Amino acid sequence: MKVAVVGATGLVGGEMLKVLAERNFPVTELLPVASEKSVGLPIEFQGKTYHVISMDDAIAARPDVAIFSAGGSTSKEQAPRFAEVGTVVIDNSSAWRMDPTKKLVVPEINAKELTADDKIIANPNCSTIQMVLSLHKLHEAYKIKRIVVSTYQSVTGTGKKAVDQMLEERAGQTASNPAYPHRIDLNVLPHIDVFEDNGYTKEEMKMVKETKKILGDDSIQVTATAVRIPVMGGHSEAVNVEFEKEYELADVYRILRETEGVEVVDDVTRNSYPMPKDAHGKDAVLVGRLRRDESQPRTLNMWVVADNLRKGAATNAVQIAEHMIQLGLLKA
Ligand code: 2RA
Repeated sequence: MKVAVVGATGLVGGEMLKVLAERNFPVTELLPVASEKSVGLPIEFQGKTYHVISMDDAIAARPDVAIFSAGGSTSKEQAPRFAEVGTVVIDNSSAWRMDPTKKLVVPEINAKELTADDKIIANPNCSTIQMVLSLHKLHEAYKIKRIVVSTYQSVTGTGKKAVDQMLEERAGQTASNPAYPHRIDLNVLPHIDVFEDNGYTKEEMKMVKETKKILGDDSIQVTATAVRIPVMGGHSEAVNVEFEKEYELADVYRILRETEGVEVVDDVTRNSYPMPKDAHGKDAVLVGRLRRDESQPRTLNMWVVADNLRKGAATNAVQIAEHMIQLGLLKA
């Protein structure tokens, strides 16, 4: 299969290449695409050296699938051009997520909805993916009424510039090209993406809107506070979820242990709970600190951690492509 990776030189793009190789995705030809200034740069993949090509050259090569992680405006402009030449596009930006004509897919939840008409498929936001993956089976069992979520997000979610900022600050230097309006090392920013008119950030509103779309239930109420912390390796989330129906904690454990893609890490007698350092490099969404919210009925507290570059981005995108193959919707 001819596979284009658009945004191949970025953090998510690099992880895409790693995940494609690890999962033995049937790549016969790789087309790494990046901005004009990167054209010609070497990219190693499965023991071969490829060179970054331009968007136009990639479209002319008519790839079977293009996995995009190049930002919203690039996706808006370029994804339809790939789709026009018959390429299936899996897009990791926010460009198409809330478009009612596009599917927003977490494969374990809704890959079954994909059809041959889906030429541009949206990959959800990282912080949404890990939350909904940990909740969808509980929603089936108890019906979610309301979610209150606070995130603790890794700097890798912003990209290389933010990682460099944090490492320079950690080394006692002033960041040469800061990604954030404030220092991030030894600090916490209640600010991810831009502020909207309602006072929430775009990241917070993504969690509200995407959750309803992926779970196919507009009645679910979500309120979010998204926070950047000086960490690499994964995003963490404190999730407070109120159900319509009463639950038994033992059943919640059982359901989560049976949820594909979720790993329960929860033994406080051994100080065992999910942490970004343990999620790093893994595809599983780690869930722990399960406990009843004693302040109101039918409400659960949980702590959810995942590698935002993997299940939150690259792995989820590659899994979508794998499902397209299994469903016969993607053929070489
Ligand atoms: C972040 N959610 O962590 C973003 C990345 N898509 O900033």
